[in-house]
Amino acid sequence: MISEEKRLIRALRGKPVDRPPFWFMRQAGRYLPEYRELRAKFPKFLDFCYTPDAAAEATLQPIRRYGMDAAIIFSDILVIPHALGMDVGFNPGHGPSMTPLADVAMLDASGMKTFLSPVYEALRKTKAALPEETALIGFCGAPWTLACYMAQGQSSNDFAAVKEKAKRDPAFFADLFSVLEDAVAKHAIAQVEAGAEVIQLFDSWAGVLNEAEFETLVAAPTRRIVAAIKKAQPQVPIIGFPRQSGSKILGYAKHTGVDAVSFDDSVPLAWVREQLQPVVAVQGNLGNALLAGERSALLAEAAQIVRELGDKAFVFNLGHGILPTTPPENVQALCEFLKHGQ
Ligand code: 1CP
Repeated sequence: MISEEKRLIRALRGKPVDRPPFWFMRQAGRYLPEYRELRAKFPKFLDFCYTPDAAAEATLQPIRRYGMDAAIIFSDILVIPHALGMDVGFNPGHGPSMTPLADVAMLDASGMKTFLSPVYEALRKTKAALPEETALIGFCGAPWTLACYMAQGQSSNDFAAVKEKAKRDPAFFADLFSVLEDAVAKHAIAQVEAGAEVIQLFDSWAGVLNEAEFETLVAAPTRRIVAAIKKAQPQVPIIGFPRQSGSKILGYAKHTGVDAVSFDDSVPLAWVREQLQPVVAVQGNLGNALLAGERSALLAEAAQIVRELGDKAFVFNLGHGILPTTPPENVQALCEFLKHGQ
């Protein structure tokens, strides 16, 4: 059941709210001492994600401290390649690593839902423990961003080699995207069945693509995934986040079927208000470095964002995830401002 009364759901549907809802990407994480304590119990990051009690606890930690309007399930976008049979690991300080995918036929989707059942169990546990007014968000990586890590085997500044491979071997990418679109839709639907009330699709590397590539590798796959999710779960609001995509986010908002877009500093606030917000609900975009910095500057910027966008369909968030160096007191000050200060 999706509660129509929760602030986040109302804002995503463009309904009036008493104040803009807020949550923060990576609101669970290393900036919190209680997260670091829990994290220390698991040498392998993915074991942490697949332990339902621990994942639920990490999801709830920021809610207990700060009372955001939404919790996002503690998991990772790379659980999909892992569930498809890739050897995903995380090296502290270096991010994800896996053997680059040589042959799409090596992927096996048959056991995916069983493999990911701890994620669904974590959602059920979190839902049972959340305050009544707090919405629960499930998420997936979008195919392009997943394909970047799968083809490269690790992170990169620009994924130039993957873009090159997409040009050189379109058949590989067509096969890979077909598997990923299906897997992403299935994982999103299963998260809704387990209690997620909103789905966010992270396309973190959308910004490295030109207009034509963006259409083929970001917008079109997202459109098909949104249609598949909505076919199974017509009521679930979907937030798309094609990170650093500048004005290309407008076509994405118009043509993919998402209910909302998350945006960052690659677009000006006035443009978001004039062009984007009339089309979909918008979510963003305080800089994560500002949140880690001086208090009065971050509160001034937060006030400016709310002034520009707060009277229409809007969810306050960051432009990208909370940095590990962020003082928890800054997050506290921001939450107090967003709840009481406007
Ligand atoms: O040791 C640790 O604590 C690992 C750090 C960490 C965390 C806390 C990773 C490794 N993933 C996560 C959790 C996570 N990842 C969440 C949890 C919920 C929350 O936001 O509180 C979410 C939503 C993600 C999504 C995610 N993972 C994205 C999309 C968002 C983004 O940051 O652009 C991406 C690209 C990943 C891959 C990934 N996982 C972890 C790292 C360090 C990375 C990024 C690697 C890179 O920079 O390329």
